[in-house]
Amino acid sequence: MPPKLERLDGRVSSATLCDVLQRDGAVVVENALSATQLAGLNHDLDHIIATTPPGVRHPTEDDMIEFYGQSTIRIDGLPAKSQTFVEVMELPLLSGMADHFLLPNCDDYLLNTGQLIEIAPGETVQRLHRDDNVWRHVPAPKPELEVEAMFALSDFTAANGATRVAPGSHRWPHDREAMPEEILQAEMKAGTALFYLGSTLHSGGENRTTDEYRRGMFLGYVVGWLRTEENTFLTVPIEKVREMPVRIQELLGYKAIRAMGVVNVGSPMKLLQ
Ligand SMILES: O=C(O)CCC(=O)C(=O)O
Ligand SMILES: [Fe+2]
Repeated sequence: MPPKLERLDGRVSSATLCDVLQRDGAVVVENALSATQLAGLNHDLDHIIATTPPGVRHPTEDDMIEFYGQSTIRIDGLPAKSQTFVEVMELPLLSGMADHFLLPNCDDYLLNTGQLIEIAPGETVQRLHRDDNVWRHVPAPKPELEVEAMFALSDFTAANGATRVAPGSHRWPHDREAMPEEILQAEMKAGTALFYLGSTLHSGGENRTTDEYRRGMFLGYVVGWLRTEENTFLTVPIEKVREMPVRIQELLGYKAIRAMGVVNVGSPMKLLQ
C-alpha cells in the first residue's frame, strides 16, 4: 500500500486524532488555528522576523548549521513574544495528544520548544530525522517522549518547502531509512497543522521557489523528566511568566515534579507570586 497522510478537520475529537497518530505517526489537521489566531501569530511575529537574519548565530555544533538551515529564520522564546502563542499552547487537540501519548510515561510534560521556522527561497532540503533523537541516550525501546505540531502560518506547498514526513516510520526499526516513495509532503493552507510524534521521520523541505517564504510555527511537548531543547527559563523572562495562566507556568517548567526542578528544595511556583 502506498503511504498516505490522513487529513482531519480541526473539530475532530482528541480520541480520533490520537488513533490516527498511533497508526500513522503523523496527521494533517485542517483549520487547527482560527482565522483570529493565525492573524494574531503573524501580527505578533512579523516585525521580529523582519529583523532576524537567517541561519544560527551561535551554533552548538558545526553540523547544526546545516540542520537548522542557512536560509531559514528560526526564532524561539515565543511565549514571551506572542500572546497568541500562549493561547495556542493550550489548544485542546494539542493537550489531548500530549495527555494521551506522554502521561503514561511521565507525571507531567513540558514545552520542549516553540520555534518560528521560515524557509526562504533557495533553502536546501533538511535531512530526515526523528526529533526524539535529541535524547538518543534513552535506551530502546523508547517510550513516546515527545509530541509536536507544525502550524502553517503561510501556505505550505511542495515547491516552497512543505514539511516532509514518512507516515508509519514511528514503528520502524531505528536504522531503517525511508525510500523516496515513502516520503510525503504536508501541503497545507495557512492555519492548518501537521501533528506528529517525536519518533516519526520528517524534515523541512527544499524551497524551490524564487519568491515564496514558507512560514511555519513549531510547538512540541516532552516528558517532564528530560532536559528540554529550548532553555525556556532564559528565553522567557520571569516577569512575563508571572502574568501567564498557571498551566502555562507549569508547562514552562515552574512546576516541580516531585524532586525534579526544585528551587530552595521546594516549588518554583513560589517565585511567581
Ligand atoms: O521546517 C520544517 O518543516 C521542519 C523542521 C524540523 O523538522 C526541525 O527543524 O526539526
Ligand atoms: Fe524536526
